[in-house]
Amino acid sequence: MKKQIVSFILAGSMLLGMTSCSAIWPTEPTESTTETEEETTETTEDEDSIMGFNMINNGDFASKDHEWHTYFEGGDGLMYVNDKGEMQFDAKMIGTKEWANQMYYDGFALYKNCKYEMQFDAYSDVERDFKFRIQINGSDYHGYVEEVLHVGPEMTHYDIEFTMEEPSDPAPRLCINLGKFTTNSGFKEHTVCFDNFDLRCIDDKGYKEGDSEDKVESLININQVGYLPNTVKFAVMHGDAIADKAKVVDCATGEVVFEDDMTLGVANPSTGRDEATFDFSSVKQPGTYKIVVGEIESFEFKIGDDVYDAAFKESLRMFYLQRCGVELTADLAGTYAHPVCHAEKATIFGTKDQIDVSGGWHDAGDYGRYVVSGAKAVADLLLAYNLYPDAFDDNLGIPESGNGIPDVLDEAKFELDWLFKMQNAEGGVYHKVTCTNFPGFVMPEEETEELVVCPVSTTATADFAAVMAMAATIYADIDYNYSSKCLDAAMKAEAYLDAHKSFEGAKNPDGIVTGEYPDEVDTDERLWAYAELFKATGDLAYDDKFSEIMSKGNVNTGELGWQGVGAYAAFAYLTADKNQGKFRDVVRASFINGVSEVLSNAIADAYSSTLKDYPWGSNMSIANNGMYLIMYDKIEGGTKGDTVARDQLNYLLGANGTGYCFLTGFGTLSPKAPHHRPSQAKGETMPGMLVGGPNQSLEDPYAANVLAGTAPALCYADSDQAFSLNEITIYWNSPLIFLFAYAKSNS
Ligand code: 9MR
Ligand code: ZN
Repeated sequence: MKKQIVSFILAGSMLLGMTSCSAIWPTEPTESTTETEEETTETTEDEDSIMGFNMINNGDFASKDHEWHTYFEGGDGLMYVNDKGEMQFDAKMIGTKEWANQMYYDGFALYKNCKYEMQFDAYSDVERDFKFRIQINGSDYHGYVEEVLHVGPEMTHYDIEFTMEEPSDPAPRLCINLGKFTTNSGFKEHTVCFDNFDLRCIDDKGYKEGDSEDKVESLININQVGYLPNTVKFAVMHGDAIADKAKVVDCATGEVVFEDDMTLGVANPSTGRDEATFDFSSVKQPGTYKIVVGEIESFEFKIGDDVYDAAFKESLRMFYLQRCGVELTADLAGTYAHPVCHAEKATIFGTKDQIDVSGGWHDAGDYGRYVVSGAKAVADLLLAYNLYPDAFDDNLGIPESGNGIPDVLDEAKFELDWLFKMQNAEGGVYHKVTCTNFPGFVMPEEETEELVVCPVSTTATADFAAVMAMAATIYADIDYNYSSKCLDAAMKAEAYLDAHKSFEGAKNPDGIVTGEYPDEVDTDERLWAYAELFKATGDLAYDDKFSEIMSKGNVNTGELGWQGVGAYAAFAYLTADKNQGKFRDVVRASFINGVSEVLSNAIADAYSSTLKDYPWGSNMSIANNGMYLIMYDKIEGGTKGDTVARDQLNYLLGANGTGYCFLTGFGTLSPKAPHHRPSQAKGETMPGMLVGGPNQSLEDPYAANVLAGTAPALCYADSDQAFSLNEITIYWNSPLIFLFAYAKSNS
């Protein structure tokens, strides 16, 4: 086949909004490829150079084991390496957007002010336009370079040069868009074949000059928000900050208020480095301080009775700002004000039926509303209020403030009101309501695709029963009718569970790609439902059902997650008024057992982290463990869990391996680019949100690109692209609320 050559030189990066043609000069076919290759081979000697190699692995598809993926949004097709060693795309449907059919490749970096050359070959069995694009893989997905190209039956060689003018991107995405182009007429099934992808840097001057941004390296890590006067306080040092002694310096006067030895450095497998600790618990005088070791200083922090007040308040207001289905007014929501969103009726999956499921909180950085995660969040708020009512007031700055009811209960009611709508006539509870796909980085009212209600799951139904039973007790003194309504709904859900003994749902139906909140067992959820109903009613029939599950064993009573809820079940059972639970001793023993493990993990870690592994949302696991220890002290009396529980709060607020205070808007070094659509859409990070934190499984392309080989507890990056590290959720904030409420009531 004869080759046709098409080449472009792009004078700069193609910013969104710029008309692409203005900066393109199609050139005559040239032999520039060979010249480039000669040039680049010369530079491979230079170790600092990023030139001289193809950044696309297996670009010639010599191996069928390729690293390309497809994304479909209304289109459909099949991508595979064919017998000729080409990447073949068989288009089955064309969709309505250019990216309806997309082939993409991740795993390379673009550096500011460097020049690149992209080459590849393609042919097709039809004449059609398609798009080559290298884009930011997140936020607004704008292209750094993009070009509409034409392909036909003749093999064509494409050669595109461009300069990266934007800040370096360690994880961009190379896309070939094969969806709908207005320039293509009609659609029939067709095939496009690609080969010899070659992307290389041809001028790395910008890379060598380096990034102008200064990296802050924090060698002495502390809670950047602060410490209550009478609590245990320690800093963790690594690298050059490990020395014999450290000092506490009063920032106002410059005086050394305390000086002592630090421990010897000890290897920490979670961070892969030596770490020493420095205890300064004896410093109790309110003020602003820093820890100093020679020339090295920590971030500043406060000691005082009110250090958590603002952070506590903003973390709770976050729930208000996540409200769906209502207008958020500027007087209360400021930058994040928005008109009513997601208020239209939603279609029940697989039917034409439409129901009103408006309300509730947006789950996270996306706008989905999911029952199991919502139930965890409500449970934490209700438990926090139940155990520490004095920590809450009626003055939070939400629409219900001043109504005589603590705002935390008004806020929880907002979610409960939505949960009612998710229950069907039979008592079953739908798993979630979302659109079929995640939206772009827009405000919620701009997500206007059809809302779909996903099938009932037994996990959602049981969690619903549990939190409704919990609410029945908590709202009994405030609103008797509401409390009865909660109890009725809980009992109805429980009746559904009785009639549906086997596990149901908790899987995304075909075509729905939003959050799944999957599960494989529902015994812990059922256990929770029976425990809360037993606690709320004292009815021994629920104890029988609870005991039936317990007698089969195998329930983990140490988890406070959206998936494992056994610790909620155990706590409800052990705090039930009647004190007559048949399995009381067994549950108690198992609860205590879980606590021993959590405490021994903390002892082994310099930061007192209770984790050995760092999963997606590890900050929730940290907060949950703190909460679990506090629940333990409630059950057992005493303060065995107190210090480590507070250490978990210190960890979240900066005393961790990354040196980040993981709560947005607080501390000196805190996330600036959370994966949170309102923050991205407004270009301003909403305060009071706890990000997911380190995730050693590197479950998004950014994390995979940037953090490969990083120690587990350091697998974190402050990028909105890194959705497996830097998203926020209601159920990561909720255990934090519990910890703040505890700290406030026990200062
Ligand atoms: O928090 C969830 C985490 O534990 C899971 O590993 C992950 C993948 O299933 O999903 C997380 O939940 C996301 C949800 O699916 C959709 N909304 C955003 C949530 C936080 O990232
Ligand atoms: Zn909404």
